[in-house]
Amino acid sequence: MLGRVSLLPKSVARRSISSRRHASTKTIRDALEEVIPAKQARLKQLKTEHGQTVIGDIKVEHVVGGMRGLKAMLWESSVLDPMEGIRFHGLSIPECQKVLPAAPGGKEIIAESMLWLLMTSKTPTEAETRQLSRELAERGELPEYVVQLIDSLPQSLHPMTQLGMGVAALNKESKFAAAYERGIKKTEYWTYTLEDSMNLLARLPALAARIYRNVYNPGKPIPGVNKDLDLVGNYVNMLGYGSNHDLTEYLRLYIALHGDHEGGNASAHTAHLVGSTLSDPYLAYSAALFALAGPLHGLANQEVLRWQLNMQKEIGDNVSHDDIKEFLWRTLQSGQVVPGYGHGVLRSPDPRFMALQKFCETRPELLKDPVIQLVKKTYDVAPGVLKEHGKTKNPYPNVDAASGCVLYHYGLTQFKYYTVIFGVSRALGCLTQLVWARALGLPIERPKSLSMDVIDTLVKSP
Ligand code: CMX
Repeated sequence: MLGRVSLLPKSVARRSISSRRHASTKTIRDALEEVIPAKQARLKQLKTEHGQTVIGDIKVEHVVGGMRGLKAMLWESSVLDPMEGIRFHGLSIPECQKVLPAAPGGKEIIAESMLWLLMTSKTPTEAETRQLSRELAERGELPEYVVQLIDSLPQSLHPMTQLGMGVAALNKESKFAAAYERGIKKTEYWTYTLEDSMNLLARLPALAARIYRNVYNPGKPIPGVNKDLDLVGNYVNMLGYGSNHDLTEYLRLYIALHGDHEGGNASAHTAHLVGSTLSDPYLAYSAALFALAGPLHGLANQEVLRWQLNMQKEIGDNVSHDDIKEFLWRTLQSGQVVPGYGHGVLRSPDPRFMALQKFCETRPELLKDPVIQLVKKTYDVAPGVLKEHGKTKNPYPNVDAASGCVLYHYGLTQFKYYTVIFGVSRALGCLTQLVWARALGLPIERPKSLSMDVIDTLVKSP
């Protein structure tokens, strides 16, 4: 069985989160305070003892090839192995699914338990997870000026543009920016960054749901934040699908799994770079969202569904493996990429893709869905075609190959919106990094760029 069964007996799980709060339960801030000094000491030691130790070469192909594989960034919360996929503080996805608490009445891991793990490197208890859900829900309402801003935007403006604008506008509320202006010590930066990060995370569901309502269901009432629900439970409720338990569980899993993918990917790196200037978390994360909005990165999940639906429209429901091969070749020969395949680091099928496939395998109604069947059949043949094509270093699916089709099945069919869901998720990792960058006192990023003349000179006399 996929996922983790709630440790609570059903009768207890049904009780509200608030009724199970304990004054003694540790908050995420308490947990961070406990682990920060040891990490600070470790970094200090690393700099002192190994500051000049060489751990890699820089080749011209790094400079002109998007820095692929260049080891040049500290990112603690997760590490991506090309063959094995992502590990969050050393835990693989199946291990996370065994140890991280689910929502009351649910089985899948949730954003809160993943956030706790990313931030603190520890597995939260059930009580700590519930308290974090409560804390986020209490912070979850949008300020009125942001509601007005979002409501004033044209319906035709891409949902990702709206999300980025809404997140940037929230910076009026920034505790970090206000404290910095007042004058604070460097050692205090992380506490205000954490405060902003929690507020931003908490408000993302209401912001993202309002964008969905305005673009696709104008005028429909949106429920308020329910203090007894987890972050994604609230999000799905505000999107208008709260009664769909399976969709809620799917989005819990998807948002938790997609929350962090080490630091070099475009959105994570953007958040870190912008944050390194001491921009507040709202500005840093809004910049990350605009990186996420590119079709080679986060927009791929919208592109996958568009591409699969075009395939279905062209070939019909009764699709054979040979039909798919032919369609794949036509895509490649027209000079387009096959969305959902390939990766900058991974060299094997993405374990996040596999986890989402497993979710489908436990639900017969999903297995019968023609679009989900098409995704599975495409996976059967696409790696072979891409290998034969011979360009991509990784012919296997990434997470985006599977994510959209399940949403489509459950009635969330507006695929231009899918990257917004990714945007709600990726905040987990990006904001964790911002807090740690401040706790560890990481400096402003400033790599050295080179002109071709300089490269010519260097290659002649390295
Ligand atoms: N279909 C066709 N060609 C592909 C390909 C694909 N899925 N993936 C890579 N290639 C091509 C590249 O365009 C490149 O071609 P050129 O030499 O003509 O420029 C060549 O193969 C080598 O690329 P690579 O080193 O294997 O891949 P990169 O690290 O440069 O790019 C990625 C990685 C993800 C942008 C690329 O695989 C791609 O465009 N995939 C499709 C879009 C996608 O699914 N993106 C989502 C990624 C996950 C995420 O970030 O969320």
